[in-house]
Amino acid sequence: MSLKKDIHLYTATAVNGWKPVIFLEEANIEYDLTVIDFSKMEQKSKDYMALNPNGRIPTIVDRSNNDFVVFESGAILWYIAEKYGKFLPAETNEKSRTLQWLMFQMSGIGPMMGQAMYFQHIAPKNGGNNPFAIKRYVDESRRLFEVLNTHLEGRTYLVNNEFTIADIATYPWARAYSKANIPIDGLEYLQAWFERMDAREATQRAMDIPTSYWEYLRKGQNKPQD
Ligand SMILES: N[C@@H](CCC(=O)N[C@@H](CS)C(=O)NCC(=O)O)C(=O)O
Repeated sequence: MSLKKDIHLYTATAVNGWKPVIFLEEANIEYDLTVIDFSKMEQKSKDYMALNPNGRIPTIVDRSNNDFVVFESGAILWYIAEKYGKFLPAETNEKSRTLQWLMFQMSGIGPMMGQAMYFQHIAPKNGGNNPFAIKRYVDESRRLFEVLNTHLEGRTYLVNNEFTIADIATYPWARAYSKANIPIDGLEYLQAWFERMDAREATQRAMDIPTSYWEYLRKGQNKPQD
């Protein structure tokens, strides 16, 4: 296979992995894709860890910038947003608002929902049943969802009415509420935002790369809700 696009994306079927794919599909940018196989622990291989010292996905290499490497999904979104001049407002305050909600996802929604999923789906398979941890992470995720819901009242997207990297980062996580068993009852503005994101053609194209997000949500789910 000849790899020649500017952006070479390394990703996998995992929540953070969909973020750069959504950006690239929404921005209509061609990219080379390498799928990292978790079952073979490729994310911990020496070659991959030379790119991503954290041994996780996603990572990008920008061939048009001397093979500059970016890891951490939030930093990747920020980098490609600036590179292509898309989905990150130029005006200082709007840009700051976008980065605030990006950080809110990276430091709150992602880690809390990640642990909620871990303690419900992975820990029990390894002998760890911890209702206290489950409650803590589910409750905290719900609290963060309430923050999103309140903020989304009267707004189409997280930063006013503009689709930005904050929406891109938040969607694959929050939309996985059923996999983490986070209740969304009463969160009408969040639900309406889900519907708007679900209706974006390019975003939905991205949700099938490298494999189906919707299939991923169904796997390992304790209480299917949708
Ligand atoms: N903060 C990192 C987290 C990356 C991350 O945790 N990726 C997961 C998939 S969602 C992963 O690669 N897991 C494989 C592993 O832990 O070995 C980011 O946002 O890029």
